[in-house]
Amino acid sequence: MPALTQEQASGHTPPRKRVEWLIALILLLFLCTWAQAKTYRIGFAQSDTAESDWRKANTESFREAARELGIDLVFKDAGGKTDVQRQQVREFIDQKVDAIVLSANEISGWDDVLLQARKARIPVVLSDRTLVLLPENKHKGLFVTWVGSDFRYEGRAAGAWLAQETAGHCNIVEIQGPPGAAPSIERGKGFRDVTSLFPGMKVIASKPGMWRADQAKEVMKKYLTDEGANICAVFAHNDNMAFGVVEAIEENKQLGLKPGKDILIVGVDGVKRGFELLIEKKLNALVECNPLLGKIVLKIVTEVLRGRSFPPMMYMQDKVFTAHNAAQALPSRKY
Ligand code: GYE
Repeated sequence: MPALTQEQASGHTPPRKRVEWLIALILLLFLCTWAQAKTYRIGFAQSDTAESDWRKANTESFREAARELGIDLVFKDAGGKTDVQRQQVREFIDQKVDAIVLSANEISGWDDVLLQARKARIPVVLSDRTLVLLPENKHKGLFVTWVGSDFRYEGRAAGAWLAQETAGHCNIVEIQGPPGAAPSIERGKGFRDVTSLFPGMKVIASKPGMWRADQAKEVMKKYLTDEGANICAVFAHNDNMAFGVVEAIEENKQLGLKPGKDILIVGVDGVKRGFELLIEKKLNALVECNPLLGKIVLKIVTEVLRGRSFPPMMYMQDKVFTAHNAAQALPSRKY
């Protein structure tokens, strides 16, 4: 053990030493407050705010959280065009933002852009939409983490509710989201994970409705013409499309079928209008998918920029709502 210096033995600290320590302390305090006070500039690449009530609530949750957290949010909306979105992410890289949040319009084709972001040392956090990388890029840390809902679980929950409600006997028509979008792919798989267990449950038709009520309404009008009363249920990949289905059934006076009664309807999202239609018994079940990701994602991004690491996938908790629990839950719904 080295011998103590005279100062140490005496416990006396010479003034010069004290000044050095004071300067070091002040510097440390300054760095901490500077780090705390630093306004991060974060690029948010949104897929298409106009596509659904869910997406509108999602975009708003980011704007609100950025205001609250003092973040300079650079918001770009791809309007549902994936090549535009990739270009927007490249622009964020050129602008040297501190970090990028990506809600990918489509699941694949992101390797080059994310490799570019990594080369520029700009961390990327995925919000809501998962994506698939090429095998050689899977373990290169091209994104720090993903935060969102388990889309496959949502499909399974919809299938399970319908299997129970129909005792496993039902001719189903499906209205998907856009074919390349993660929720469409995974909800469709999850739904079939369950229906494939019941020989009496058949998906007799399946077409995309692009997340929109008007497009889903046209698809449903055609289904009603082709299949009419042979349809037992509709699985709509989001609420807005379920709203279009209700309109199409109500407007087909010739068949005179009642939505939610003669034809069961299951949706995903759990937006306010969906709850109102559950209470009116025009919709039968909604699998929640929470869009309010802004605050949790932006907080994670700021912590990443301060050097913290996170698990690769972080799931939001979602529930199933029916006419039984919708009225009670509606007053507290934020979207
Ligand atoms: O279900 C749909 C939206 O990615 C979970 O995208 C989201 C989906 C949501 O437009 O309404």
